[in-house]
Amino acid sequence: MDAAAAAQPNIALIKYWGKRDDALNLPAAGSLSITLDALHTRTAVRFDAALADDDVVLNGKRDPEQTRRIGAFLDLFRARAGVTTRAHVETANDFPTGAGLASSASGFAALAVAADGALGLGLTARELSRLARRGSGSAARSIFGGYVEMAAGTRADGTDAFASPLLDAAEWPLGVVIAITMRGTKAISSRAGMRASQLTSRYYREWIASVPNDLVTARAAIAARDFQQLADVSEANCLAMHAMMLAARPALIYWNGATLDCIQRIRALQADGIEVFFTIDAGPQVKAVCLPGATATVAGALRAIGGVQDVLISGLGGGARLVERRG
Ligand code: 2P0
Repeated sequence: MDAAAAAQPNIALIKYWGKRDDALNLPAAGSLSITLDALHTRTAVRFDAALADDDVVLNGKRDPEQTRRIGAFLDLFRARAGVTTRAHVETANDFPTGAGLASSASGFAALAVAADGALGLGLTARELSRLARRGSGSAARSIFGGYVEMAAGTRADGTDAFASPLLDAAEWPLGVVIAITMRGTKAISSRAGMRASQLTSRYYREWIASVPNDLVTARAAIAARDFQQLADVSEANCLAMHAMMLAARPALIYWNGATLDCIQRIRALQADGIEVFFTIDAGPQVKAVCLPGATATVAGALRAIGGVQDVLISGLGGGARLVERRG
C-alpha cells in the first residue's frame, strides 16, 4: 500500500489548447510532445486505513485546492481497486511549479504510476495514460518517454483519448534549453485560459481545425529525423496557438518582453545556421529545441539576454516509472 514514482515534464511541439469535454477532460484536438530528462517530479503514495481524509504535501506545503484536486484524482484509482481508503501523498518538483514548465504533466503522471503501484492494480501504460489525462491533459503524454502523440479520440466516454509513444529519446536525441523569464506561478491557469479561448476567441475553431494537419507534418518530420521540418511546423503551431489566445476577450497575453527577445535571438541563431527552434506554452518561458551539439551555444545566447533570469538545459528522457514499492 506504499509506492513512489518519478516522472518528467514534457514540452508540446504541437499544442493541446481546448477541450471537447470538461468532465472527462477530453482534448478537442491531438497533440505531440517530447519528454524531458533533466526536470523531475517524485511522488510517494501511502494508503492508510487510519486516515480520515487524504493528506497531500506538495513541495513541503499543504494546500486545500491541491488536496481536493489530487483527492478527486485518487478516487478514480480507489474506484478501480474497490476501496475507500484515504492516502498520504508527498510530491515534490526539482523545478519551478506552475510557471509554464508543465509541472501538472509530470505531477499527475507520477501520481498515476504511484497510485497504481500502491494499490497493486497492474494497469497498462495506456490505461495509466487515460487516467493521467483526467488529472491534466498533458499528463497523459508524460507516461511515455521520447516523442509522444496524444490522440483526441472521438468517443464520448474518452476510452480512445490516450497517448502513445512514437520514438524513443535515444532514437533521435535533441537538446532543450529553457529560458526562465519570470519566476512564480502564472496569472491564468491552463484550464481557465482554454475555456476563455473557446468562448471568446474568434480564431478558436480555426485553431482546432488546423491541428490535425500539423500533427501529420510533425509525425513525418520525426519519422524522417528532419529537424528543419519539425522546426517549421512546431514554431508555426506555437505561434498559431498564441495568435488565437491574443484574439480572446480579454486577450490572453502570456508573453513578456524577454519572451520576444528570446524569439528574436533564436531567429538570429537560425540565420547563422544553428539548428534550433522555439516553442512557448501558457507562460512567458521560452523553450529552445536544438541538436545536442548546439545546446551550449543556444544556452549562452539566451543567458546573455537581459530579463532571462535562469537557463535550464535538458535532453530527452523516459516515461513515468515506479521507483519504490512496499507492502
Ligand atoms: C500543452 N499546455 O500541450 C499545452 C500547450 C500549454 C500550452 O498547459 O486543463 O495543464 O489540466 O488538461 O494539461 C496543457 O494544459 O491542461 C498546457 P488541463 P494542461 O502542453
